[in-house]
Amino acid sequence: MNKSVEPSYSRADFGEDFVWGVATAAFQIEGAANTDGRGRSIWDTFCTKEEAIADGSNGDVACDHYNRLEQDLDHIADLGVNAYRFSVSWSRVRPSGDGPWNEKGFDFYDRLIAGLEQRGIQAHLTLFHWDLPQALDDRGGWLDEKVLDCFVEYAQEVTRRFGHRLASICTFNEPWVISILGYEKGVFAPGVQDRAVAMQVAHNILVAHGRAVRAIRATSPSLSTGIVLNMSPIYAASEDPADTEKAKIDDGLIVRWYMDAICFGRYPVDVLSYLGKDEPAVNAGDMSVISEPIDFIGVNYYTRNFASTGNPWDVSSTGNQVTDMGWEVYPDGLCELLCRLHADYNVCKLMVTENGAAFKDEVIDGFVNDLERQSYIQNHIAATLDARRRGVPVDGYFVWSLLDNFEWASGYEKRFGIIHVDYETLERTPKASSLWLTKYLTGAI
Ligand code: GCO
Repeated sequence: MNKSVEPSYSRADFGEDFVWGVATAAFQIEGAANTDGRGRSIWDTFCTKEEAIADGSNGDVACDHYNRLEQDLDHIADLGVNAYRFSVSWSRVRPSGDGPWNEKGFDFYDRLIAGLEQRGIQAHLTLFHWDLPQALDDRGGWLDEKVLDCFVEYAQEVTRRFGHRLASICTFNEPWVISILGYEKGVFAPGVQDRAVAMQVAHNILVAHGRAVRAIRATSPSLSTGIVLNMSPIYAASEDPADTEKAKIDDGLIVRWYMDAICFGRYPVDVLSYLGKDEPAVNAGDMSVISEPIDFIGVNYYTRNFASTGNPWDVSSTGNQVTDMGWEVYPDGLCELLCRLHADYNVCKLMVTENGAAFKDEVIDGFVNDLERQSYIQNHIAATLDARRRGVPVDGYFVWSLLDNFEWASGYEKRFGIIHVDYETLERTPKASSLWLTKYLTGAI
């Protein structure tokens, strides 16, 4: 599996307009937590909680991307990609979430976008990659209607300033992760453990999404606007009917909850009845706001999942390779997922907005020969091509991630980058996977 065989496709097989990119998120790379007036976010707070982060770390310095912007832009350009997906830190541009705008914060994103323009790279901006301003959480966070108003204002202001310079804008990254990991399981910020709250947050975020889409449209009508969802095919762990039923509900909670709401303006009936008293309150008109037409859905795919009502699913049982996150390497799942989204929802445009893998990298003589990550990426690009050949309108593929970075509750222990970061010196060194990507994208192979 980890041998490096050159794939049997080339960049040309995807056509000229295909979007090839790398992705990052603000909190995971920027650092400069107390620089130029940035406000605190729920992730700054969460990192101070005992045992919340595996290595006890935080995002104060991260990759210091804020201070190394030009160098990182050069690295992006060297990859040969034509697109970069990044997120804006809400509390950097509006420290308390609803007070005055912070011009120094906006200056940073202005320089970032200008640097991409100079290098001929499209800018794909995500408004919310989990770092809610702490001041808004103090007021009730996503449960407070006024926080939704603040999000819409934020979406509008970012669009007003940058909309004409972006290739796309996305409202939320992974509402399932925000709500379920943050408010039901409590393993991500803000660390709440309450399913009813989580489902209300999931609903309110979708309402905020729909309202933001309308605000973006009003401000920059031709800007390609979408949302990014994390999705996986879910299989039953056994033939036991209880497992089959669980697989259906898990699929409902991860895929159909969001896709049905966004594409059809309704929640899946089986999931609502499964939730029972934890079903969210839905106001009249909410579902039509949520299903406001959008231009694309971004798909973040890492692995498939198995549903089991008995012992927890043993990931090694398939015999497939497993990443450092404990996730099975299963490229066919990406093609399966894309085909299913096309068949069930007929989305006009899909993009793979994140795909990549953490492995235990070894630095030998200053170099990381990460052939496992390289073949992971190669095989998932092949799966994307497979889906395209089956008629699925998937028009982009972004590697997660440009740099090793702050992997949320795993701290700096898990490395997803195609560029190695030495956290002592903050030196960046391209890994074998990134050198392969460059050769591939420049047509050298
Ligand atoms: C995601 C996250 C990333 C993670 C990646 C690996 O959108 O899921 O955006 O921030 O780092 O998924 O876990």
